[in-house]
Amino acid sequence: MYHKKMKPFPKDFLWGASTSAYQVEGANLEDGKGPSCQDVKKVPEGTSELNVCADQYHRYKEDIKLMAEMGFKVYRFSISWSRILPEGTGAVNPLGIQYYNNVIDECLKYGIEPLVTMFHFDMPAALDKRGSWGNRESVDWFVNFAKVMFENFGDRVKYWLTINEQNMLTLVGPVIGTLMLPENCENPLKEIYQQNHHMLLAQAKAMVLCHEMLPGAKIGPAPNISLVYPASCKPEDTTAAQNFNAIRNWLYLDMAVFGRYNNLVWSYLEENDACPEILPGDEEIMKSAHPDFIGFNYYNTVTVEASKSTEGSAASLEDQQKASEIAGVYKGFRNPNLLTTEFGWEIDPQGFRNTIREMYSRYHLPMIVTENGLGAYDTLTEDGKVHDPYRIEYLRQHISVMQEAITDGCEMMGYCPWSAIDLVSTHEGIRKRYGFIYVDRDEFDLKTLDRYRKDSFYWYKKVIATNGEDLTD
Ligand code: BGP
Repeated sequence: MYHKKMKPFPKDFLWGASTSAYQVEGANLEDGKGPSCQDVKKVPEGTSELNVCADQYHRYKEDIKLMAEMGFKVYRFSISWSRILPEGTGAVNPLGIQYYNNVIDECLKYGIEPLVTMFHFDMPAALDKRGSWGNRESVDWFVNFAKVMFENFGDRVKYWLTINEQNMLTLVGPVIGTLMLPENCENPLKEIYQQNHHMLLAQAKAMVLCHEMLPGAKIGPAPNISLVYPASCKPEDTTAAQNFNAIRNWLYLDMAVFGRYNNLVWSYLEENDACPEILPGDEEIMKSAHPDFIGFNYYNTVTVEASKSTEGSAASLEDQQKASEIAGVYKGFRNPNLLTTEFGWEIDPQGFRNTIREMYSRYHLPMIVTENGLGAYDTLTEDGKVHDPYRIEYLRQHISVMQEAITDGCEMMGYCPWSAIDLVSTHEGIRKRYGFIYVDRDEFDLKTLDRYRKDSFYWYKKVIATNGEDLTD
């Protein structure tokens, strides 16, 4: 649908950007913080450790000041579970509480709304030893962590996100360094979906608790949603696209919003003897939770064709944004209509609109974009500039189609691209940069860690100042 006249962005639209604790903070074992799974994993060869990152732990004041200069209305960051509870349960680390109090207060000083992700890929290592999400007690561990956060920060934090990209934790855990399988696990698929079930329960209980403890606050999930296209108009390709849409996307939102398992996913799990164990009362817990909005990360769409294989290949994705194959279910297909980033991710702004429209027609809840952005190699010039027209172009196109989606009638609350500042990628190091703010460091040479405003910084500042009306350079 072509719109002759676009609707403006809502007046109170939340413009901002995102980070996550383990990728931006550094100070990974300082001031009482316990290790998380990210601190004990073996990082991919050629990429940085996660002990310093962008050093935001020591530089949050400078960073938030720069965000305020860009005009941010919101800053999405995550709270590190093991900074608050070093063992995952038990004693609270007062310095951890102090740190996030400082970050929240610093945001509020500039009128920036904190949007807190409760869990972003960083299970406390102590809980990994106790079976991680595979242990049903993980539901209680998470709810306890949620309670500590609500008690300490709930007087000031009005927007909460439960689990970042639970679908990626389930589908590509090893790539992002989170999957914990018991030794000699006989049916890994069943184990993974059992973990997934516990996360779903934990999320539901946390949403209910949030509404009980903080009546004025809003809470929602934050999956990574990529609409799946069929590779052709062959009917079996559409069936494959429906299969993967269900496995990759709708399972998570159907559960968060309606409290029920998606039937296509359930049938796939049944076929593979991988249905999770569901205890009496679980269904009631799932149904009792009602998100106020949907947060979602969007990088691109995915295209698939029918899979002709009958056995083998159970890896659903190569990484977050590249589909591989599940025999008989779907097979990834390189979309010839799309360009890719330097890191091989397809770029599909129109797909952003398609994804938003599809989500809104399924769930009818307000939405906030919690990630979207371009990972690229950036260069700091001798005079301290970073020229990143490619990032501006990517963001411009996505913001522009978001306005079309708003004009389509979809309710959008805000936009938080990835990332506010350069930080370490999930598996491709700090050289894959996303930020508006450049951090002066290399993969292994920490250099000065000084901050520089990229060209996209000035551009985004103008976008925010005009509430999305002026997207020109
Ligand atoms: C999402 C994660 C982020 C982030 C982003 C970019 O999947 O929620 O943590 O890093 O993707 O991905 P990458 O770092 O792999 O480039």
